[in-house]
Formats: sequence, C-alpha cells, structure tokens
Amino acid sequence: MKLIIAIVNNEDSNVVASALTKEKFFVTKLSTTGGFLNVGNTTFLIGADEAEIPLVKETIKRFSKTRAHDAPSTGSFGTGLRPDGLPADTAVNVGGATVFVLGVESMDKY
Ligand code: 2BA
Repeated sequence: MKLIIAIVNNEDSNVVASALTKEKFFVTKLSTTGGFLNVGNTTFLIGADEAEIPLVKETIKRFSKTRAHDAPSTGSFGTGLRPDGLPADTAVNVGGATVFVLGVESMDKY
C-alpha cells in the first residue's frame, strides 16, 4: 500500500477528482495554500496498491495543466522575504501537479 500526495491547481482539482474516482480510486481532497504564491491549491490523498501507482500518476498528469502565474510582490511576503534574485513582476510556471509517493505501514477502516 502506498499513499500518494498530489498538489494540484484548484482549477484542475474537480476534473482530477472525477477522473480518479471514475478509475475507482479512493480520494481525499484537502484545501491547501502554496507557500510561495500564497494562493489556494488542492492536495489529494490517495491510498492505492503499488501496482496502481502508474495509473494514478497518469490520471493526475492527464488533467493537470501548467499555468503562468505572477510571482508575488515584495509586500506579499509580509516581511520582505522575497527570494533573492527574483525580479519584480516575474511570472512562474505552476504545475501541472507535484506528486509524492510514500510507503504506508498499514491502513485500516473501522
Ligand atoms: P507554491 O509554493 O505557491 O509555488 C508556486 C510556483 O512558484 C511553483 O510551481 C514554482 O514554479 C514557483 N516556486 C515555488 N517555490 C519557489 C522558490 N522558492 N523560488 C522560486 N520559485 C518558486 P510548482 O513547482 O508547480 O508548485 C506548485 C505548488 O506545489 C506549490 O505552490 C506548493 O504548494 C506545491 N509544491 C511544489 N513543490 C513542493 C515541494 N517540494 N514540497 C512541498 N510542496 C511543493
């Protein structure tokens, strides 16, 4: 058993959730916020067998688009913690999706 943690753009989250559910995967969606842009994204938790990981990844990848997003102004960092060397008004590419796969010691449903 593996736990897939996938961070997906909010705009793609409904279609990704639908596609995973259609493939019979169990999915939990968390409302999360990216630490860099400070905008909302969606984190999926998916428990699946190891053999199913390629299909989970392919499904997420198929529906997760890459988008340009303006990097925050210095003020958005609150205390001027904008990373060095990042010019003002820089756009960054966000996504498709960022996917982690973790081992699971056990999973029980009561
Ligand atoms: P954010 O942290 O809001 O990052 C949004 C985008 O900003 C990133 O897109 C990347 O292009 C850029 N970025 C992030 N941190 C940066 C930095 N320190 N310096 C310069 N540019 C930076 P993605 O890489 O596609 O990430 C999308 C979202 O996925 C992130 O939102 C974050 O919520 C999550 N994420 C990505 N990599 C992660 C990691 N290694 N660990 C935890 N969360 C991650």
